[in-house]
Amino acid sequence: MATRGFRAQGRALYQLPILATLIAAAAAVPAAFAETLGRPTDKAIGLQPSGDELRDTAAFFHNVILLPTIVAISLFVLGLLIWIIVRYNKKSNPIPAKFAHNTPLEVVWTIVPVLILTVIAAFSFPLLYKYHDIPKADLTIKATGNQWFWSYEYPDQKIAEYTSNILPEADADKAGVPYKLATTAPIVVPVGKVTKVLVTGADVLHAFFIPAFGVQTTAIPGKVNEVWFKPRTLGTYYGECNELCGVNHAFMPIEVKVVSQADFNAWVASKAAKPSPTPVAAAPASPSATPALAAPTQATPVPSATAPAAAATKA
Ligand SMILES: [Cu+2]
Repeated sequence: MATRGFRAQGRALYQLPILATLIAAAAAVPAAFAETLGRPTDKAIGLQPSGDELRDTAAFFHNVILLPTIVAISLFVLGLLIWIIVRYNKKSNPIPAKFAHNTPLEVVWTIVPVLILTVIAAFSFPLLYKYHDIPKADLTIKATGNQWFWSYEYPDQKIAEYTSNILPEADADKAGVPYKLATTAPIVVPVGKVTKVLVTGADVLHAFFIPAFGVQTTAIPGKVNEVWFKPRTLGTYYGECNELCGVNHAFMPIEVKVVSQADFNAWVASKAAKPSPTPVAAAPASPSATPALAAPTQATPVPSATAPAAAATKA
């Protein structure tokens, strides 16, 4: 009887290499795609390529600490389950043991999880501090989530709040940029500089999320949250609102252009050169163009967003 049990167990064990092959194949899949920095890649799995140090640390924590831990624990528990099912079912083990405790085993299964959690904590707390302990910022931007677009302001550069809408599909196709990620007016930041973003909401909850920089925070009316990033490569980085905020939630992308310091200065000068056309005029949708920070502007959700709404209906 026991032999039959062991044979079945052997069969179950025989399937483990198949499982291992599947896992290895899944891990290798991302390598098969030429992934582009700053944007999602079709059919790819895993995290987007990293664009800054904060994201490197977060990715290390995910890829090197969490994922192997999760996989090891899952495989271990799966192995236990298979072993118990095969070895100790009614046929293989007709007379079950009657004992109820095993002190050494109980000590082990208490201490091992504590050790695992300690290792995770040793890596997770520094990461948490890294996110919240913001270095001295070279540039501060205020980002406001609106239904359903973002508006940005550069207080130190005296750039008044301007509106960033989704780029309509036809325009995106013409420009060869990804629809639903490209915008009419990106955030522009200099490469290699610490950029701090003050994130708030004008109407409902939104979230400011840029995967390549590893940042995400909720945009809350009446409250300011902070994130920071320090991009190391020139390019365009896309993000999205990822807090369900209403019908056009999927149509309020975030676009960050990382440029050289000279190009950034030129951009600031060009923005300053034309004082108010975009900011005030283009913001009828957000009567809260004035500081949304002080007053939670509940009364603002005037059916808004001419451009996003139009773009959304087209979609
Ligand atoms: Cu949203």
